[in-house]
Amino acid sequence: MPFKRSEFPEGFVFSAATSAYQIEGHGFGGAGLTHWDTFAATPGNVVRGEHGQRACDHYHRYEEDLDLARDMGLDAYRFSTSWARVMPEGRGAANPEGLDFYDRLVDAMLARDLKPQATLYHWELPVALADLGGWRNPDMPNWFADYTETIMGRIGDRVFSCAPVNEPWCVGWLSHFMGHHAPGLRDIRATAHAMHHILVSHGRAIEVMRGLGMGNLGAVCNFEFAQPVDDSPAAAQAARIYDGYYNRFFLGALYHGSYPEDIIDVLAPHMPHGWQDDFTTIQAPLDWQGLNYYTRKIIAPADGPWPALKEVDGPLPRTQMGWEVYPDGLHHFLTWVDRTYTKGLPLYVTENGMANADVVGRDDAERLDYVAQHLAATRRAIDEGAPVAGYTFWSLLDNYEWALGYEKRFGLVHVDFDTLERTPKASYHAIARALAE
Ligand code: IFM
Repeated sequence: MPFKRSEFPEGFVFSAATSAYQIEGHGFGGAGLTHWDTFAATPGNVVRGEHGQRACDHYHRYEEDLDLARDMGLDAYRFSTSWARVMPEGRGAANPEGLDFYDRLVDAMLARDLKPQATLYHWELPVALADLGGWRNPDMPNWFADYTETIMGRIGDRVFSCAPVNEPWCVGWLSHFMGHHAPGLRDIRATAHAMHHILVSHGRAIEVMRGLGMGNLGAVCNFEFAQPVDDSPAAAQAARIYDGYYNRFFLGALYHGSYPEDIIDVLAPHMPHGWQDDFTTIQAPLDWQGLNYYTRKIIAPADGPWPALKEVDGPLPRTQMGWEVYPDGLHHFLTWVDRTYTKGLPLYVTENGMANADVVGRDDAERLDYVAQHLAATRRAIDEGAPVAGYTFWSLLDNYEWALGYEKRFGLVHVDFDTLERTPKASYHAIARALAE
């Protein structure tokens, strides 16, 4: 058994996550084109040019998928709504089929005693908005607020919790500075604009949802532990910068009303006009903070312009993603976030899991070990006083791993992408037994 439910506090929420574009199938139900469709259609961006037009066909198979979540003994299910499905043009008319789908989906969760944990944006930006500059456009917070009102006006009365944006670092930095995700930009000014507009959009969405009478609203950020490659001051400085734009930037804005000095000193000339006046919006009060955690990175100084650093290989066992398994990082973030930023606010591990080259029938021992180690790290943090209220497995199903296509398998349930057959893995069964104990 990888863990025991009874080792966690009363009411601790065990959940599994997916996201709209990664599983639903955007070719169905009147969803608009997204910037992931155009990114994938451009050679060199996505392995084998794979896209999410069919994905796991969850749009048609959601009942079966939610049965799997219920039968595993989960308390909740973390899902996202697709902006492009709800508003195919990003603005203006809503797609009635899209609204009906999320209505059915939430009711289907409730019918199975699964708490619906919603996210408003998990990366599938409608192309009509991408054409207008996407997250670089200062009107994004207004458009995001309208989208929030439209979808939460329909399902907000029944969701257990909601966070506006999944992993602002990925939406901002990974997509606009590193160019690994749509829209595939590598530009410091685009990055600064996007990171700020994401945060303002987050705040506007929280305001809209409060206005609708919703509660249990939070933010979901991702974290990576930055380990200096050696004891040199230069390595320490490089790791500090990595930690700054990855881990401290978004929390600084949300909880301290400022960006970390070491990062904003560099980004300031590239920030949108009047950015200093937006922190009241960004700091709309939250009810919980979500942490997505997978790995650490070993950071070394490098030549070249800021941030003048590079990732180097570390010695620990790795997942199919090439990511080192480092559970101490999760313990670090749960205690550090509580101490430094959120100070008693409930924390949720909103994503954690590993990719493995699974085939049906394999024993899946690596995934179970990964889960056991990270749940033990979570428990240690709780024992030391971190107010951790839940843990979410990424992911319920094998799915579309963005630029890496369908090859990286994070699911507790195997999906055959030819037949779409679902087969629970050994980890699914072991976790189900642990949750039932
Ligand atoms: O698949 C992604 C997910 O969309 C966001 N968090 C990390 C996961 C694994 O890379």
